[in-house]
Amino acid sequence: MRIDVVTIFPPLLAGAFEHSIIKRARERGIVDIHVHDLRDYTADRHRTVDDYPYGGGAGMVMKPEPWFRAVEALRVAGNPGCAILLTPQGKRLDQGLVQQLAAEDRLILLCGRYEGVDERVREHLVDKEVSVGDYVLSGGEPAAAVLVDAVVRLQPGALGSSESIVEESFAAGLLEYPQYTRPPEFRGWRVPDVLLSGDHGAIDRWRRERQIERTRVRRPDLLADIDDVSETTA
Ligand code: 9D3
Repeated sequence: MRIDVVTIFPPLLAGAFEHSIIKRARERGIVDIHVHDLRDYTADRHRTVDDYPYGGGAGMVMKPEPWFRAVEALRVAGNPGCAILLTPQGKRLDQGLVQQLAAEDRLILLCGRYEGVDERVREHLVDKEVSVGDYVLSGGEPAAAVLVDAVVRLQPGALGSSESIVEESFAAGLLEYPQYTRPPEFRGWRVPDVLLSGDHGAIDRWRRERQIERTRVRRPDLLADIDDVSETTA
């Protein structure tokens, strides 16, 4: 998969893709990531990317021309790619959308800034608009970093065998069970006896129960989508 990110702050993203799983996936050739400066696609001497809003109002709006020049330059023949605008108005990112995007051959991510982006970019350039949640960021860059991380780890071969197991419970819509490591007692707080028992059937049941209980208390919205939980709890 190839991912291009267009931003007016490339340094905000550069480091985000140089560590851990994303770094390894790039080294293995599983994903090819490029960060581009939107100002490189301006045509004026001042490399202008924003302007005053028609109709007045506070703040600046990102001009359409640099976005069209950038995306059209990146969309090389035969492989248009899915252009995604990161915006608070977009569809909220969840694991289902991540899976959909992970199946694309090519993503072009547009990071907005200022008070917004000229509407013609949404209407005539981008294929999708994505938000990462209901809180206010200063721009699309942290959102792009989140999207890239979630998508890259789903690429075949990106994870080691021990890492991939962790994906299952979230994909199944449950939160994780509590985890412990040594020592068996720390400041008087003991690891639950069942985990030290060696009874793997009992351990599996205990973990499943904790997952369901924790999901019910913290994220009841997740349970609504699951069928097989009622069987386990019945
Ligand atoms: C406070 C300004 N808001 C009212 C006029 C609009 C607004 C514009 C631009 C709010 C935030 C931003 C910058 N955020 C993003 O570009 C963004 C974002 C986010 O803020 N939250 C969650 N996901 C995303 S994706 C891009």
